[in-house]
Amino acid sequence: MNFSLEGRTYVVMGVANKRSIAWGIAKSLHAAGARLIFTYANDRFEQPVKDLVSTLEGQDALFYECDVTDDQAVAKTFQEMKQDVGTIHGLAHCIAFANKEDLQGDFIDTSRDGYLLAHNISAYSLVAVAREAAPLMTDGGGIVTMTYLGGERVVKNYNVMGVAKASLDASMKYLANDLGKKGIRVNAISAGPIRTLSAKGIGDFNSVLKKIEEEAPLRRTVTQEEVGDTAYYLLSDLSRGVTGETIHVDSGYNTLG
Ligand code: NDP
Ligand code: KAL
Repeated sequence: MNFSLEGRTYVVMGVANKRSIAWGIAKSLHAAGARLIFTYANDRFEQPVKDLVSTLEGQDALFYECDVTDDQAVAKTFQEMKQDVGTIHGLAHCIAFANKEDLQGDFIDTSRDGYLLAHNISAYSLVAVAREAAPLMTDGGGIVTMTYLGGERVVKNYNVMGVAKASLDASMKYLANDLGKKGIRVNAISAGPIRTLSAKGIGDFNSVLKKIEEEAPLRRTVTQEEVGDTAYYLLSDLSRGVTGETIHVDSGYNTLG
């Protein structure tokens, strides 16, 4: 079996900058020979993403603006994609957001609006995107999303985002069941903490990293490249029997009691 992604097209959603997990995934897919399509939340990010992608040698990428809170924008993005490329073979969903005030203190103080916003952007978006992307995946393929341990257990400060990740994790499994009959697999990667723009300014992030270095089985944190290579596995035929699964790329931290 050939595990090259030559001749295949993958959509990467959620590159903000070179530290983004989505960028780690883009680099791994590019190295395997894939053609890439990038989406960003608004045109403020268009040029930075294009500048970054220009560093990928020989990559003939396409770019679309797509705010995942807007159903019409999501539908339009995939309609345009259908016209531009026809078939896609997979998608990486690397999108999450919660209001900063909801990522500290007690979860019980989360407002209704803050709760709904976090779930809208971080969990429902996977459903909306999968529904629009599936018709373009005429050869079958893979969808991968990014989750975190805070959806399985209580993690200090993660709060409403943990509840949104639990919803994302369950959505991933229901989508895997819906789309399996079309030969589309849906999986998640639960990454250990990586210093990205989202993590910036979050209280205690340094102490979270330190705890991983001291306690995780591998005694180190993980890199965006390690997450990228696992996404390559999940989006390629290497993982052809795997769906509805979450792979922890976290130095083994989740196994600790
Ligand atoms: P980044 O800040 O690099 O990426 C977050 C992305 O979310 C940004 O590209 C942002 O787009 C996008 N986004 C936010 N709101 C919207 C929206 N309305 N429409 C479209 N896109 C939107 O952070 P990470 O790479 O860390 O995060 C990627 C994923 O990985 C997230 O799901 C996160 O929860 C998950 N994760 C991260 C971990 C970490 O330690 N960093 C650990 C485990 C999981 P834009 O820049 O265009 O606004
Ligand atoms: C326990 C951990 C410590 C951090 C706590 C909460 C982290 C939540 C992640 C969430 C995605 C962060 C935000 O939504 C930040 C947002 O309020 C402000 N930032 C922005 O608007 C920037 C500019 C844009 C690009 O960010 C987004 N998201 O659009 C969790 C750690 C250990 C692991 C992490 C960081 C997990 C994760 O899910 O990211």
